[in-house]
Amino acid sequence: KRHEPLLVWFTGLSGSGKSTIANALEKALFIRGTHTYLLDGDNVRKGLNSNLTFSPEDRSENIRRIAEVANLMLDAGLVVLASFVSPYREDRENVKRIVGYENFVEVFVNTPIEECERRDVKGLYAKARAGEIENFTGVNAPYEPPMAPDVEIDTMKVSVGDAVALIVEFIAKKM
Ligand code: GGZ
Repeated sequence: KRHEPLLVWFTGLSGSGKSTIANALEKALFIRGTHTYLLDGDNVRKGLNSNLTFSPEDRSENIRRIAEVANLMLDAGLVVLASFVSPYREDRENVKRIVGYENFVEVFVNTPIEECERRDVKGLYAKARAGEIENFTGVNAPYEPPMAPDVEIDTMKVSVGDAVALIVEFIAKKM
């Protein structure tokens, strides 16, 4: 199926549900015959960006490299999904510049920190509260929410399936 190059960028706190929704979206797009690639911390921070920390400077470099890789994948004709905390507005703006504004869809997975912390799937919030992790987003590092995301998911009210439907509805207009 022909489609425009598209980067669907998920931003939100650790444990907000970004990757869960991104994975479900990837399945939905596969069924529609769309070729996708999902970039996330698991496949990027372990390899390409294994030399980067969570300092503000390294996060910016993390996001910049991801944007450049996504841009190559867009050239190859893929719909790229990217799931990163990406807490800085300026870094997300830089992604738009790199891939082109018309190719960029910003999805804000808006889960209150209290809920992320209550779930604490990986136990990272507890560690951060105990002072064992420095620069942990939401605890001792900032998160700058998007001012005008293309899609905002309130995970307290919207199921994963409904979130996918909302995103598909938005990007279908662009494809
Ligand atoms: C935030 C951290 C940190 C710190 C480790 N701050 O829930 P997770 O585990 O799987 O998602 C988080 C992931 C964030 O990596 P990103 O590459 O998405 O971050 S950024 O876009 O800001 O560069 C979390 C884990 O790595 N993690 N330390 N200090 N998240």
